[in-house]
Amino acid sequence: MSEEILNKLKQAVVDGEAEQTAELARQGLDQGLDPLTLIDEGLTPGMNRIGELFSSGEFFLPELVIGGDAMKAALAILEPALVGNQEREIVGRVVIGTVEGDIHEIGKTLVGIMLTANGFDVDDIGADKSAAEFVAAVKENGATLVGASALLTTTMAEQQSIIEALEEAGLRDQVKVMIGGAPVSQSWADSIGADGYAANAISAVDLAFRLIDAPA
Ligand code: HCB
Repeated sequence: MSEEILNKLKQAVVDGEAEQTAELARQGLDQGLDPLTLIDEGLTPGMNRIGELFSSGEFFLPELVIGGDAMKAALAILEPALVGNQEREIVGRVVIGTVEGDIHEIGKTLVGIMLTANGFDVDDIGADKSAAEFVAAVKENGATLVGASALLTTTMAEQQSIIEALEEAGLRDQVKVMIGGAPVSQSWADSIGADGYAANAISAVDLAFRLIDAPA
């Protein structure tokens, strides 16, 4: 039963059927499925499949757009179930965003939702944000952790720009930087002096707790 709904979710994302994707997410919750399972084993494989079809020339930009919209529609249904009632103490303040020149927003949004669900105060500054905008947001809310997302090989270098901008602003000692996104890796994180790399939202939460030295 759960496998059936997960396969249908994946297919609905690939087909770019936003309403159907949202409805299937709702059905999954009604059936008692964990929202994380619906994301990891339904929605995300759908997005990855779209990426493959784009690479092989079978899909074009419009399919990327409507697939992204379908995933966002389902996330809107799943978010309340992930976040629940937030009555715990704030464990840390995070600024998260996608780097300049890059409009992919779904991954960082999901990481932000998961951090919120785990007690972090999250300032999601959005996509296509410059290093200066990251620094301004850190100053504004006193964040001690930055999450920088990059989905394009052409925008990965902006993650390094954020680290350099934090250094220039004299904030690097107080702020940890974790990076993520499809083309990013641990070795890239090491090479630019980031404090950590996370491959998905769950490992981002683990990493965030380790970086700010708080008990999970
Ligand atoms: Co886009 N796109 N795209 N795209 N896109 C990718 C990323 C390609 C890999 C597709 C491909 O070729 N196979 C490719 C990049 C190739 C490369 O550079 N190596 C690509 C391209 C080329 C482009 C355009 C250049 C296409 C064009 O215009 N010709 C263009 C770029 C525009 C721009 O940014 N300037 C473009 C545009 C788009 C959209 C806007 C149509 C759409 C995004 C819609 C939106 O966000 N609202 C889109 C989409 C949907 C994709 C794919 C299909 C899915 C991305 C996604 O949302 N994945 C993607 C293929 C793929 O990634 N497999 C394709 C789902 C999320 C949940 O995963 O990896 O983003 P995630 O995030 C994870 C993980 O990385 C980690 O946790 C998240 C949650 O688990 N993580 C972090 C992410 N950020 C983190 C930060 C942290 O601190 C910690 C962890």
